[in-house]
Order: sequence, then C-alpha cells, then structure tokens
Amino acid sequence: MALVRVPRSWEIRENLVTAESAYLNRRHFLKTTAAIGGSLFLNGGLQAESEEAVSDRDAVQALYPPEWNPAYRVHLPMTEEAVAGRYNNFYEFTTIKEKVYEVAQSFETYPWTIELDGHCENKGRFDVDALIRQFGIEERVYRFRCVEAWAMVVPWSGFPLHKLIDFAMPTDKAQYVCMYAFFRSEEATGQKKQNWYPWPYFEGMRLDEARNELAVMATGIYGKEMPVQHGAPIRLVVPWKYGYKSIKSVVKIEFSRRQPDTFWNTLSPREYDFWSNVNPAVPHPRWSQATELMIGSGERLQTLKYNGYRKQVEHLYS
Ligand SMILES: Nc1nc2c(c(=O)[nH]1)N[C@H]1C(S)=C(S)[C@@H](COP(=O)(O)O)O[C@H]1N2
Ligand SMILES: [Mo]
Repeated sequence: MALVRVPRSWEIRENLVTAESAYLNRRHFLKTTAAIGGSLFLNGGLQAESEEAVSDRDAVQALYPPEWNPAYRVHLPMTEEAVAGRYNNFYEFTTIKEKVYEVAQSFETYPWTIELDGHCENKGRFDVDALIRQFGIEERVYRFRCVEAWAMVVPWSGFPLHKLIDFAMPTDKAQYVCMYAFFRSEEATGQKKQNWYPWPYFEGMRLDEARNELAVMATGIYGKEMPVQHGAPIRLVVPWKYGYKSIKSVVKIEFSRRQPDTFWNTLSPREYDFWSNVNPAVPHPRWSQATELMIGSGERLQTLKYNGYRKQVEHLYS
C-alpha cells in the first residue's frame, strides 16, 4: 500500500462507511456463495468490494511473521509461547490467569475499528486492518513486568504508537492520551461478574510518553496475529511501565488537555498511580517490587528501574 494518506475531515465518515460496507458485503458474499453452492450471481460492484475486503484480511495475515528489529532485544531467554499464552491478565473474561485463553477463545475480534477522538484533527473510526497496512509492522523483543512481581520476555509484532498519533493529528490542546478497551459484557462475561469494576478498561499517558519510540501498538506476538488472550486485535505495550498500563483490545483513543483517570487508579488510588513506572525501590502495598519471578523458568531476578529501559525513557521524568 502507498504512503499514509491522511483523510480530510470531510472524508472521514465516508472512510468508515467504506470499511463497514466492505465488511458487510463480504459477509453477504460468503453467505450467498455458500447458499448457492459456489456459483456467483452477484452484481459486479458488490463482487469487487467483496474481493477487496477479503484481500485486505489476507494482506494483513501475509505480513506475519514480520521482520525483527534488532535494536529491540533482551539478553534473557524468551518466555515460551505456550507459557505466555496461558498465563494472562484480562479481567473482561476472568480473573483466573490460567483460564483466560480458554474463556476468551470464541471472542470475535474481526472486523475491529479504533475511534480517534478528543483534541485531534483526524477524528473518526478507522479499520484496524487498514491501519496495519498503512503503517506496516515489525517485531521487537521486550521485557514485560506485571505489578504482581512476575515477568516475561516476549516478541511483539506491531507499529510504534507515534505513527498512530501522527495520523490522528493532535491539536495544541492535547497533553494526554487516554485509551479504552471494548465493552461487550454479553460475550466477555467477566465484565458482568466483576460488576463493581469501572468498565470498560481504560488507561492513560502523557502525550510525550505515548510518543516515545518504545511505546508500541501490538497486533501480534510470537510472529503471529494476536491471540485473543493477549489483547487481539490490537493492544498497547509500554514496557517501562507495569503491565496494567498496557491496555488490551483498544477501541478508542482520546486526546485530552487534562490528566485522565485510569481503571486501576479509580479502583484503588493508593495502589496504582497514574505514572506506574517500574521501580524496584517503591513497594506496592501488596507486593515488594525489588525482584520478579520469570514465568516459565521460575528464576527470580532483580527488578530494574524502568524495567531496564532507563536510557530510553528517563528524560521524560526529569
Ligand atoms: N483490557 C485489558 N487490558 C489489560 C488487562 C485487562 O484486564 N484488561 N490486564 C493488564 C495486566 S494487569 C497485565 S499484567 C497485562 C497482561 O498481558 P498479557 O496477558 O498479554 O501478558 O495486560 C494488561 N492489559
Ligand atoms: Mo499486571
């Protein structure tokens, strides 16, 4: 696909309509094809759009596995795919880490749009496959550190968040970024069972943090498209912060002038502050942060300030 073409404000709605109608036509196309045993009685226009929708999905799938960017490596053994994929925090489904992958499997994550809103020029809803094709993806190996004092080393596929921010064209008023996950409690029944949580899950950062090169919108892991339990089809990864900042299954990004609230800070401000940078010197009320357990190997390691990314992010907090 050609370079990013930023749609003009009057084109945005149409852009959205195109993405959705292409999807609907694809469904119609597949259904009709099945019903009539493979022979096509579709008019040319509909058929053309259907083929376009199918090939968009195919084109995105063909990007995997993306090329590894060697600037992002970790000098520790990688966590095994099956280990990382069966030990997840994703409270929309269940609070039992070992069960998330199973409970989440049937959750449909295609098609998916991200809405850009708030203090930005390019407001609207954008199809994630189309964004992926525009921005391209690469692989980066990052440390991942949960506030519960466990850690992993995983290879993410995705694109830097600053590409999406530039696409959104934030105005001078924008100082913070807030992201929201989906609310679909009929399917993600954790959203019903844990009904005292302030759903949907939401998180925030200062705009300059969000623009840091390390901040990634991840669309895959282990060289494949993102499985649901890791936050399909697109989630944030900010490796210098505790894992809960890395919000999964994002449906909306909002640019704001004031510091936004966050899901965990709303629930328990004493335990989860807005910044949430990994810091071994500051214990959480329930967990010392001095060390971390590597999931899989069972090794206990010293926790590093900013999770080992001090050089890249320290200047943000001086
Ligand atoms: N939408 C959403 N995002 C979320 C969470 C969640 O419950 N819901 N849990 C967070 C926490 S606490 C962690 S540690 C990581 C876990 O990511 P992983 O399961 O891909 O390792 O996701 C974060 N993102
Ligand atoms: Mo976490």
